[in-house]
Amino acid sequence: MENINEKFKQLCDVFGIKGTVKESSVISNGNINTTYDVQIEEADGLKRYVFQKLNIFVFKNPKRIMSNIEYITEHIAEKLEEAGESRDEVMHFLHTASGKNYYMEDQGFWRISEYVSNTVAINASDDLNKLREAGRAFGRFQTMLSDFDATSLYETIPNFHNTRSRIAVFLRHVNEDPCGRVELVLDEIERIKRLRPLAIRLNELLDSQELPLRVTHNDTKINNVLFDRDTGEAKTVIDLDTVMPGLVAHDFGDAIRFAANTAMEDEPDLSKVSLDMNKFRAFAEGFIPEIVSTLTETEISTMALGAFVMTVELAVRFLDDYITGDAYFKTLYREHNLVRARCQLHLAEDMYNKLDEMNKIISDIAKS
Ligand code: GN1
Ligand code: MG
Repeated sequence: MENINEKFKQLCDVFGIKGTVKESSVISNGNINTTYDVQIEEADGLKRYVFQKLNIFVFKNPKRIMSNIEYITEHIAEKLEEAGESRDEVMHFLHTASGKNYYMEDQGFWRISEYVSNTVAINASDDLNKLREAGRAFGRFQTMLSDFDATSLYETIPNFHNTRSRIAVFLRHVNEDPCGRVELVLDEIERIKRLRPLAIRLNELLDSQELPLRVTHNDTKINNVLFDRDTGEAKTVIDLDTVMPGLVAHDFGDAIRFAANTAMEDEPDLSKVSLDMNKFRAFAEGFIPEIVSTLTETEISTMALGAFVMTVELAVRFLDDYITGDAYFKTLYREHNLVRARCQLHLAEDMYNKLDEMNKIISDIAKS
């Protein structure tokens, strides 16, 4: 086990930070990377940074990710500058003396970003304004990248939101049953098979070119938005590792899956889990007006479906991780991935019953 303070010191040297580490703590709301909030006493006062160690089991080509991030953040920063707006809206990563925005060594792959001052990340909120703000931020993020050349982006995780392929891989693992856990989840497997025809609908619309690919964020959990502590406004979209070509329905849908659930994504008591229509509406009211002018009719008509699809997809991903030995997502206890999968499956079934209601809300907002 490496000494973390020694590591921080070394990273400060590499990234040209001159000062001493005063305080550090782990930021624990990500399921993949390991993130630290680090405060450093510098000549001109205390400064705060985010130090992050990338999970290179999940991200096989971290250098390419950091080059994606360099392009994306530069693109947005230029736009903000032209419009005379605050640069805080986009993340800023530090560079080493040799101009790299990462540091790679045997034990890991590190990057440092400036802590966006006076902001806070939240995992859930009952405040509908927060939902609206999050929607606005993710919608605006996508609009900012609407003229970005998607072909210059590396696909950081191939087939990331390819629901059909996710289900196929899962069913292959069900056949292989590498950990002997399949007999424990037979009911869940049947329910996933039942949902499959509608869950692969976005794949079909992509195949027939009825839906366009855009540059999307692909991980639109509400904790990937930083809110201003004083005004409550959404300030910065973070977690840019999976920015790559995708569907609007993925970004809208994943956000709903997480933020409009009446419970957390790993709630074990399923009686607490359902889609909160007020939260759904609030997020949509923030998101849709930001991008509606660029969307096709088909894109608008598949956004609610996106929420259902993303929720099935996450049920499949969590259950897949469970039956293959919990190698991908961080887990806090033995059955954590199973609990997550059951929660997502329950939510997906609730969404299935609410599709008409969701679609009505979206088309009303899009028209207004
Ligand atoms: C992971 O690390 P975090 O929480 O930002 C995952 C997302 C999942 C999410 C589920 C690269 O995101 O796709 O939706 O967990 N990120 C990756 O909580 O797989
Ligand atoms: Mg995250």
